[in-house]
Amino acid sequence: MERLPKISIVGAGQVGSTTAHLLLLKQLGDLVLIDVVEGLAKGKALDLLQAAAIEGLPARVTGTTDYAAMAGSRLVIVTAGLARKPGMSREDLLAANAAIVGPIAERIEQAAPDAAIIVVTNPLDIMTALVLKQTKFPRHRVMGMAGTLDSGRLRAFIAERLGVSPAGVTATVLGSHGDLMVPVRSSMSVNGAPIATLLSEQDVEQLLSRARDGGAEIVSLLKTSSAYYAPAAGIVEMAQAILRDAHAVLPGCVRLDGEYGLRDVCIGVPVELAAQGVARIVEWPLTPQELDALRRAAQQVSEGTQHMLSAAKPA
Ligand code: A3D
Repeated sequence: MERLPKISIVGAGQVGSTTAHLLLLKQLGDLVLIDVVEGLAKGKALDLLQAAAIEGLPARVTGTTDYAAMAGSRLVIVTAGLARKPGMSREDLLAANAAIVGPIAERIEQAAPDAAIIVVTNPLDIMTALVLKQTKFPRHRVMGMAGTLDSGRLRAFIAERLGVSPAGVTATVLGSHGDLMVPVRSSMSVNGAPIATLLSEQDVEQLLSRARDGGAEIVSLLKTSSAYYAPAAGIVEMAQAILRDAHAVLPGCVRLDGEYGLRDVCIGVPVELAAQGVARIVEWPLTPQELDALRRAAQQVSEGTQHMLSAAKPA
């Protein structure tokens, strides 16, 4: 059986295991699932192996609690962590997930020093900064996934509203994952027609606001968990571009070193993804309003990151 690139997924919960299933169906890699809960990753791996057999697909899937199993990974996807629970503040979630993701980053650095990493755990932009810091990897190998999800949500709502295929909708979301997402309105179009020629300002605002709250809308319906099909699709869109050396330009959270006039902050911008990870940060000609929104998002992420890093420092 042909060996595929090794992909490790840390956190075999809803998002991690759904991502594994999609990667397997697309035959993108040999998979290793790792979870801190005894038996969970192993059970999911067995289930996936059997699903592959029914699909008639060759598959190598293993599950374990042992981080050493990441050795030799081309790509590591970090989905370990808590989702926000009722009564939990953003600060509580940040502290809890930093305590989970920080040590995982150190294990990746030891076990898979040549891997590219896609971070998914929330709060996304700050967790990406944490993984970058703890692994000491070059910035082109550490990226966060949120923009592909937020852009997909927006495209879905626009397509539904206009009764067209989402394949014909161009809409990209940059910035931070959450309240400070930055939709690039100047380039939103449907089958080549600018969005402003198809929808009123008010309609566009409504769709943007629904995309911004897309995660919360799903949580309010599911009650006990959050979204995972679309997040997994967003992860796999990035993973595929890397593993197939596609040079595709997608939104991804990366550390900026002067691009867009921003420095030392991890934030969503257009990135060209290829075998090495981020081949290039693409500087789109944003409008002054879009640039301003990106800078405001970066400011908030930067403050959150500083807060986390100073809280993590020994007294
Ligand atoms: P869930 O189904 O609870 O899975 C999380 C898994 O992480 C569980 O199986 C845990 O046992 C496991 N875990 C916890 N600590 C460790 C550890 N130290 N090592 C290994 N595994 C561990 O959650 P989920 O899959 O729904 O979400 C996972 C994370 O992704 C959360 O932080 C979500 O907020 C985040 N998320 C982000 C997006 C973005 O777009 C950025 C979208 C969806 C989910």
